[in-house]
Amino acid sequence: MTENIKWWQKAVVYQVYPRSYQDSNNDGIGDLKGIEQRLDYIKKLGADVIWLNPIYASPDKDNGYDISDYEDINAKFGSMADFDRLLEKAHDKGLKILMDLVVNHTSDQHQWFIESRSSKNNDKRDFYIWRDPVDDGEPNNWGSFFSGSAWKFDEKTGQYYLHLFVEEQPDLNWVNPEVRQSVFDMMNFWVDKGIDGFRMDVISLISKPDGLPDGEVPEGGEYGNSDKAVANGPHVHDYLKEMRQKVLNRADMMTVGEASGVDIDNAIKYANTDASELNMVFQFEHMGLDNNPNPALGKWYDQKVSLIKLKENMSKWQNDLAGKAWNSLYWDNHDQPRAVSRYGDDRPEYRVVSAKMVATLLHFMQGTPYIYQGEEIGMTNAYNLQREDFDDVEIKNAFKYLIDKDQLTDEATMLKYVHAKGRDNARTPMQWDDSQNAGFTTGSPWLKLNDNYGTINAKKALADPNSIFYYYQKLIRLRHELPIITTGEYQLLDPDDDQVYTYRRLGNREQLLVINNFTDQVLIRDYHVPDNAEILISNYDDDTGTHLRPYEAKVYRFTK
Ligand code: ISL
Ligand code: CA
Repeated sequence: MTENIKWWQKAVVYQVYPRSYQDSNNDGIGDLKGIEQRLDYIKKLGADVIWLNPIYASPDKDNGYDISDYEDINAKFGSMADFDRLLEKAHDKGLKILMDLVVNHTSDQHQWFIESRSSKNNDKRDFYIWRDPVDDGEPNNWGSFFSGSAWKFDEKTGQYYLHLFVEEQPDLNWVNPEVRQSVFDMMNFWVDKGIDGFRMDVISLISKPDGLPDGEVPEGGEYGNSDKAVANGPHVHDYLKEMRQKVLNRADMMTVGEASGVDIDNAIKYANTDASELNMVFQFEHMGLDNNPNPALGKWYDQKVSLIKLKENMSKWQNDLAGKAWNSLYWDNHDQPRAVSRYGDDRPEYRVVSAKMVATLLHFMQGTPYIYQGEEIGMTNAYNLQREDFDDVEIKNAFKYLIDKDQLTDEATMLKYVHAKGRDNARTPMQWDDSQNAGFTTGSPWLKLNDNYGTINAKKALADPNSIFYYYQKLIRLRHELPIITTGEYQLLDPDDDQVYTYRRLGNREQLLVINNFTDQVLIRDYHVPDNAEILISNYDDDTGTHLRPYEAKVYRFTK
């Protein structure tokens, strides 16, 4: 395999959430010029690729995931000229740009939908999924992933349209070949600009199950569509093969499909090594391990994941995709809470050491790692935000439906859950320094900052050689330098140890032993490390052998 490594298999991706990265004109919203100002910071970290969350024209009902014009830039972020310059500047520095592609749905303000809803006979009617009422109600029992029904009744034409997300995000009808061709044409517009790839939003949802059947309603729930029921529909692989032919094969691009509801078998189809569909997918299984035991509450919960389950799941993905498909590696993104708060320990005495441990655990695995902005300085969940501060439609709807309407839990409990899991934890502005609004803006920020920016910020991290930032820099460098991190065989040790996550990577002549103490306890573990072993990286400055300190992480390298 070593001979055949593709550039994206050795690359590390850094995700930028434009609205929260850097505001260049002080209107309180991050923008493209702001990102341009920070390219050197990303370059210094050592990442190869920048994934930009959607920057297209959008009414922002779901922060840019509701696109009204795919070939225009959201004026809040700047202009197409700003984008072109950002792309050029990034390329000059050797950084690639991965664009978000949101084509399961558009905005209800997209021209296609405006036409589609105008009459039953409109040319674009069939661009979306319209159905007659059934028994005077919704066509089936599906719910929106953001609460409430997935169907919206349209008075004018007397039919319902499907929206798996908010009602301003109508789902496109991929069965229609004209829809597919329009999407491919739009993608080619971006390929022609020279972008380096696509991150494909909820791509596992574009093909709906034939006949749109009712799904099973979980106990205590109201709607019947877990992502397993609607994802990976009958034609999704055909559509992606067509996309590969008509768009993706035109350049040496990187593609990652966001694939909620995907299992190993399907992931192998999406990210197969015969290069007929995508390079890799974001799978969600490890993200669901700390869900609420009550399925009606879904992800809303505040208990930490069980290490045994996490090991079992991550090891399954490592082992079962090996040689057949390619993994993406991530702890967090704009939809997930902060990695150090969720998997590490964000109490001041443990934040730095545990953020490094969490990073070590992921960055020695096989796959392409993704770092979400702020993760590299150990930004934490935003416990200072209260119900009135949240911006995220998922959080707002959760309060509205789960508490106000269904009374599944009380407001104080829900707030705890949101502080543990809400998407705004990741979306508070990037913390650059300890000046007003953390150097993000001098205006009024679109979302409240995390109030810990005085102590957690990039300026401080850059001034401290022992910072999380430099640790990530080293992890990235090691991946670039040591092929074993890309190609070595993965082997989990001690699956039943619920405190330490240890695994090996085996190469032809050498091996790595990756040890991660997941607790704040001092533990003794003997892995029979040979005398010739050298420490490759560690989050403590000496090695105490079998004696593991709180959240200690270390990687030994030795010849077999
Ligand atoms: O965020 C989630 C749960 O809290 C996920 O279920 C998420 O909705 C799912 O991963 C899809 O996410 C993507 O599409 C959404 C958008 O809101 C997310 O930001 C995006 O990453 C709809 O476009
Ligand atoms: Ca701005």
